[in-house]
Amino acid sequence: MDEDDVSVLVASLLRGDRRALARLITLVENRPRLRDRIMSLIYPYTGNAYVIGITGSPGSGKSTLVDKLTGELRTRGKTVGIIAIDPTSPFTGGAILGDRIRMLSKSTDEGVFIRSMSTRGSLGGLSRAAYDAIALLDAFGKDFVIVETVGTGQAEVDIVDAAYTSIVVVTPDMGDEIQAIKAGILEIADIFVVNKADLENVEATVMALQMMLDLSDKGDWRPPIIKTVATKGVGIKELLDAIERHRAYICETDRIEKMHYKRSKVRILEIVRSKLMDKLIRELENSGELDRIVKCVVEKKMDPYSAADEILRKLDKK
Ligand SMILES: Nc1nc2c(ncn2[C@@H]2O[C@H](COP(=O)(O)OP(=O)(O)OP(=O)(O)O)[C@@H](O)[C@H]2O)c(=O)[nH]1
Ligand SMILES: [Mg+2]
Repeated sequence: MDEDDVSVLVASLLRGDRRALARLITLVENRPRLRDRIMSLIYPYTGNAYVIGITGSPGSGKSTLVDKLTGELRTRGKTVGIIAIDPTSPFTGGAILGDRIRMLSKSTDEGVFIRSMSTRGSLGGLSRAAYDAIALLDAFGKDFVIVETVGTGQAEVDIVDAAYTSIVVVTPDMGDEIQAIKAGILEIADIFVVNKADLENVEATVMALQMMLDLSDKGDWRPPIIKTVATKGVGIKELLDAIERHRAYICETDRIEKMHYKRSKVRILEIVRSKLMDKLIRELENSGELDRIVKCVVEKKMDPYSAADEILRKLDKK
């Protein structure tokens, strides 16, 4: 696989070849050098897909919602790309991934492309490969890209950096958990979904959210609260209508341009940071410098902070 092969693959992707899309996602995940080339080739073709983020506790019904939402989007004539971010731990990895894919009944529809990705290897948050996969689906021509992340930590917050509309899913059986996570989720939710509305305590859950919203200052967009029974497809139209309303809201003024500016900046700096780190670490390893400093720390001649400072001083000299 070299740069010429990559150009051929990208040309196939732009013609709508699903296999090329799948291969390119794998390449951006695993082959940093080819990734840079791929991303520069496809970048001119991005910017059309509307990215929706869905996050929430494990088992809250995110995948079922994504599945039904996709069905509704297809009914409205839209094509959809789906990325399920898997917070892979070495212990549970494969099993979870399997479950998440199985949930999706749309996998045989040509207008839908589904991909699972792990967050493995990223320092918290969405992995860079997830952003790149969004861009690939965008260039491929998907009208919507839906990103599912499980809300267990940083990834649920970082989804806002990729999505235009972020949906937070809660369930009536969460109880006090809503209180516990409220600080984090209030910030990121553009829309709340109370899924499993067939269970008890739905109204209490809605009220708890309403109260949280009353106390917060979300500017001029108050996140709507949509009740759904994902398994039965109840509330899905209302959810998509709410998404379209939010989309109209952010596109109404220059909000979306500001979002693009802020995100591009974050993305560039993130890439610089990781390339710089790779370069620095490679140099330190090759020169034996890292080994020397580590040994000093092990032998208690230096503490880890001073060791890090010594490394950074080398950067200053450049
Ligand atoms: N009663 C009820 N069960 C639901 C509803 N929506 C989903 N479920 C069930 O909840 C379970 C988890 O659903 P998923 O869609 O896999 O949830 P998830 O949030 O994607 O789960 P993870 O990706 O593992 O975090 C499944 O058994 C679903 O059938 C609902 O509206 N009501
Ligand atoms: Mg899921």
